Amino acid sequence: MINLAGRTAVVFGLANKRSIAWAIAQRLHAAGAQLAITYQNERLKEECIGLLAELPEARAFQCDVSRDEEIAALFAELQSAYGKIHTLVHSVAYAPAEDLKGEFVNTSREGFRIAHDVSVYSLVALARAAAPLMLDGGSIMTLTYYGSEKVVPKYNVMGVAKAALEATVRYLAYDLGKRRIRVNAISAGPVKTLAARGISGFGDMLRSHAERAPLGRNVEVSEVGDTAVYLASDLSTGITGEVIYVDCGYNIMGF
Ligand code: 0WE
Repeated sequence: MINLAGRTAVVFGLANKRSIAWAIAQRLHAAGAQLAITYQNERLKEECIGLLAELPEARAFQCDVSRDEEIAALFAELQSAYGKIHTLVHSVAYAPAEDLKGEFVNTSREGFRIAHDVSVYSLVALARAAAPLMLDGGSIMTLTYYGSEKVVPKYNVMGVAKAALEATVRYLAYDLGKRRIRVNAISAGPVKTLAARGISGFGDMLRSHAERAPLGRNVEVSEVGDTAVYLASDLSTGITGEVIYVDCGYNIMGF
């Protein structure tokens, strides 16, 4: 069992109990890490505080990652609360709903901008703000999806944003390597979260994914959480700039 006692982790992207961010927070907590969880706004605050009751000692902070002033305020608070941090989890993505249906060719300029700002630039902004607090080195991780490299119908602008996110991971890994900060992405197979709800045909997609994956099933969020614990730990100190697949092997198949 990996021991993260004495480490502080900050988790972004918690919306509800089905969030991948929540599974990661639970696993990091179980491994002994001290947790700071962020929520986007007042509307999500209650949900976050409610869940936190399950994680003794964890604290909640507000931060809308599309606002520079909220990022600055959050990291000032983290500095005074913890002094330093070790792990940052970015589990944030958003594209306007109308851009996740129909044809990619119809993506609006605004939809493209929003998807990239919220889902990609936020990682750059958070990494820059976190680096000065990662005094012992650190581990930054984000969540990506296979639609970044192969076409998944209707994933559309999110696929393009995830491709940019994976390239962002490599450039950040290069810059921050000299400060012993590692940056990686976890490519999770499809999971039924709030972000996936309302996507028509998602059920069929889950079925066909399970059928084709070498392990013959879909991934559990707890398995994504366990990979996050590994990336946060000293078992992965040689890994940076990488995309790690937690998809029951789906991505290796050609037919
Ligand atoms: O990255 C994602 C989903 C991210 C997402 C989801 C939504 C739904 C609600 C981003 N923005 C929004 N905006 C909303 O208004 N996934 C990997 C899950 C996902 O989403 C899909 C998928 C898969 C898989 C959308 C179409 C096709 C496949």
